[in-house]
Amino acid sequence: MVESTALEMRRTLTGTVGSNPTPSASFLNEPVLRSANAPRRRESPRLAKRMVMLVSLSLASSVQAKSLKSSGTKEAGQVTGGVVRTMRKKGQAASRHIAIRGFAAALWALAMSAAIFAPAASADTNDRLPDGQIARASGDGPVAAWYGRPTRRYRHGVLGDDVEGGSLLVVDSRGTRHEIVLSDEFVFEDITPRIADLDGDGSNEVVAIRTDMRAGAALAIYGLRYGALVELAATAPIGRPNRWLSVAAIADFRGEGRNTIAVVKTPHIGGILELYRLGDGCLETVRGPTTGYSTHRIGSRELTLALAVDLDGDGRPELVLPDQTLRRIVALDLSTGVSVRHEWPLPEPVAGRVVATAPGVLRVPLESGRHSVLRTRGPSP
Ligand SMILES: [Ca+2]
Ligand SMILES: [Ca+2]
Repeated sequence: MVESTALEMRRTLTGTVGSNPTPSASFLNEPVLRSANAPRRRESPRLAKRMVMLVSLSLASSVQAKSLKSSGTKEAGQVTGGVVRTMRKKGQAASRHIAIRGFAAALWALAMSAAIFAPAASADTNDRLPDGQIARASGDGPVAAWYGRPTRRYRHGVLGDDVEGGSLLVVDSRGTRHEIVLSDEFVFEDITPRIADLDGDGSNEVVAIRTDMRAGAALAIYGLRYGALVELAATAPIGRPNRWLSVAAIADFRGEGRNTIAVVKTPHIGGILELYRLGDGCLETVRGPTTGYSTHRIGSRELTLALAVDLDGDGRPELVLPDQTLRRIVALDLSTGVSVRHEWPLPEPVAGRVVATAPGVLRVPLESGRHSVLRTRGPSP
């Protein structure tokens, strides 16, 4: 543990990233050793801070444990931090959940120290992921979110480099800063988080891609409970290392007045599309799985090529995204199933995010630097 911590300390990248969204070559190639007298980022909280954390976790975990329900139709909810932990059987992707309530849950969280995450007091925007942006939103709950504590401990490297987030930082509508720090077995394999109200209560949630280095990526939802930033729900990880998922788009795809999350798992190999809704302590699959789609090119910092847009003016957005070949764009209606409303062949692979330029008109960047203009009626490209 000491060795792994020391290794992580050596791997932890320092350096000021400021507002430059593009990491410099020197930053990527020259990890900096922290000097002996430099501040340590992973210092253990002092006793008083631990007591505050204890009380907060106790309150939050008590409420969440009561709200947790198990259902065979629901994706494996993973509320960590002592409330519910996903326990993976050795050699299997299957998981089971243990609910630990109230005060005992908080004790468990503290005993595990940095098991999955732990609130931390010191972090600022200068510690953010070098190519990450700060997501911003209006309303209550989280209004700004970004990834911090960049780390190279996970060498998958499909998002432009192998520098991933070690923590999630959030500022809420009252101006309070929160941070969730992952343990050494996890990273945020993501660049910029997303903020949206997923359950329609007027308070925002944060949508993140959190990867278990032994079991691959998962969709994870964070929100405020009793003033503390906690994980509200997560899918089970894909099941093996070096397997990523993409958040294609977040929109009210079902026309029910509440946002859902379109996800493409393993977008480079198979592309499994699923639509999730935030339920009571879990993420529910409401559409899919259906295969053959893609939202990402390996090595690209463009996290999603997809777009949610109402192409036919019926008030419900369609999901527009490439198929696995990247040479075809489809518009899917997800309101009652997964049905193709439009499809367009491309003369060459798509190279960037689809953009709506007018009602029923899409612009698609291509590999050669040209673009295709797609229309729901009239001439195609
Ligand atoms: Ca909400
Ligand atoms: Ca529509």
